[in-house]
Amino acid sequence: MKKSALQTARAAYQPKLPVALTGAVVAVEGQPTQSVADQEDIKKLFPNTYGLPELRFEKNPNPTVGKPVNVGVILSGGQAPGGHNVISGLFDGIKKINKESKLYGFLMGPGGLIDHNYVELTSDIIDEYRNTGGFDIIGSGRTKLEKEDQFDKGLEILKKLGITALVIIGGDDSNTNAAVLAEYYKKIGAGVQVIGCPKTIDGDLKNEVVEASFGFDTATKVYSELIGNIQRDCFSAKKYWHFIKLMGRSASHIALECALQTQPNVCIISEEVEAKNQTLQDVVNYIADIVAARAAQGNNFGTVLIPEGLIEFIPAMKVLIAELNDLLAHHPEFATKTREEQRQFVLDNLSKESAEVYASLPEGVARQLTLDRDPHGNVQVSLIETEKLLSEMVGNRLNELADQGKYNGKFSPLHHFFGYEGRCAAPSNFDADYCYALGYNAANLIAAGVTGYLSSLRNLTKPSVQWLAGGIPITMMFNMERRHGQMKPVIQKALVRLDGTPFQKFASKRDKWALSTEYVFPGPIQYFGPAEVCDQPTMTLQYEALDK
Ligand code: FBP
Repeated sequence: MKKSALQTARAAYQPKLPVALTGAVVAVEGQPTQSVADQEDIKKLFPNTYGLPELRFEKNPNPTVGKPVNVGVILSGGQAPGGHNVISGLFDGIKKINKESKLYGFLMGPGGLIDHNYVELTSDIIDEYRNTGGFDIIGSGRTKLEKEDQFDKGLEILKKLGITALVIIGGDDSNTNAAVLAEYYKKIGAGVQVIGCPKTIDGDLKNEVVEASFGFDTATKVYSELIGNIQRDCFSAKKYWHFIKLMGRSASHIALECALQTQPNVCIISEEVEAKNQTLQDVVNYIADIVAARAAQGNNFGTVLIPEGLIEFIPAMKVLIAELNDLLAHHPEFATKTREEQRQFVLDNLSKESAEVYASLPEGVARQLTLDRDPHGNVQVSLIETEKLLSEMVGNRLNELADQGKYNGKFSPLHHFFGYEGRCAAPSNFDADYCYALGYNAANLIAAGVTGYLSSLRNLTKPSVQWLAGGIPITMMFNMERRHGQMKPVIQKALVRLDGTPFQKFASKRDKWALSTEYVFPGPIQYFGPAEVCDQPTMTLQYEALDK
């Protein structure tokens, strides 16, 4: 494949490993761990992998040559910048332990393990992908690896290839399943270790022991560049309101980080909407009031950031969606009805409150809510055009304000959705270093003989050479949650904390940003140049470090 000039230059970038990982390491055990909640239940479900100690790697003054190891790797879920560096770090790490070690990549996600589709990753292949974005080296997929017959099927190919360790690169669900797999293989004496790596642009796999998931840094920098560009355009032309939806299927970390970087006029945070029990109309009124106040100053332009998951955080919408899921699951004949019949059917069968909410929605959006269920029968919220829904409702509200003599402006909205633009970007220096170190560190966890651990690097606001490397027992992050009607052990998803410094900083500034235009233009990610331009971690990470 033809390479761009940046790709060629970037291929030579040497990720900066933490000092502890630059030579042979020794694993130092911490205290035994406990899950964050529901300890008794989780201990019972994970008798072989519960309560293990945290590990920290330190330089080994008496290095020995390790045994060769065959390792499998899987990319799971949505793409995130840096995945290729996790794999190249893992490759270099196992070769460092013993140069006869081999790495196999399972193709197109966990499905590759179950269906026995794989490729051996040689140095020629790895070298093509160092410091590049994307997951295309082996592809990714969303097949859930959660049933014992899948585990057994996977074990057949692992045995055939002599693989004794599997690295799963994924988000909260994939790492939850990695822990279940680790427990199962341990229980049956399969002789296969399972190690996880924290991935997701959404930034919602983090907690007391995991500071950040990889990909969030690069993705938010790409979106912030685009938002900054739009802000400069709208500040120049002074005639459009830009409604910008940002990925993040659940938590609003991406929207919040982009707001901190770019200082838009409005940014909605789903977690706050839920905490304040706001209705969709409350959110609309909030935006419309800012549009009207700016218009009164002669400013008929602005930017509004909207997190992708907003709809599901609005309590009344949540109830409506749950009722719709239920209704459609029990009425397969719904699909055969005409549009008018479908609308009437929904209105006739919802509770009174939900029917009112449904009726108040613009027709197109109401219809979207009854389409495109995922395999679990849920609405795919990312397909709902929340940015259009809000701008349409804001337009209606402004008409009302105009009738009351409270608004005399011009409202011309434009719409954007930023998600895929950032998921495969060339990793920032932070993500390039972080991912390479996560993979390299996973090799050390394999050499340490452990299973059910997440590769961990901490101290991430410091230069990468100062990061602390180790391993976290995945069960330590577990609690019990109801999923599809059943209580299950899962890694707690990290939502935006309203008492955390990132949100507090934003909340203390947003009224000012709403009225006096104070846009910041971050510009594109820089890969070469001074550290203050190239190596800055996200503002979320920097502010969260203050909370520790
Ligand atoms: P992961 O949780 O798997 O990392 O994926 C995150 C994400 O990028 C969300 O922000 C988005 O809602 C979703 O993936 C879209 O996924 P897909 O492209 O598979 O529809």
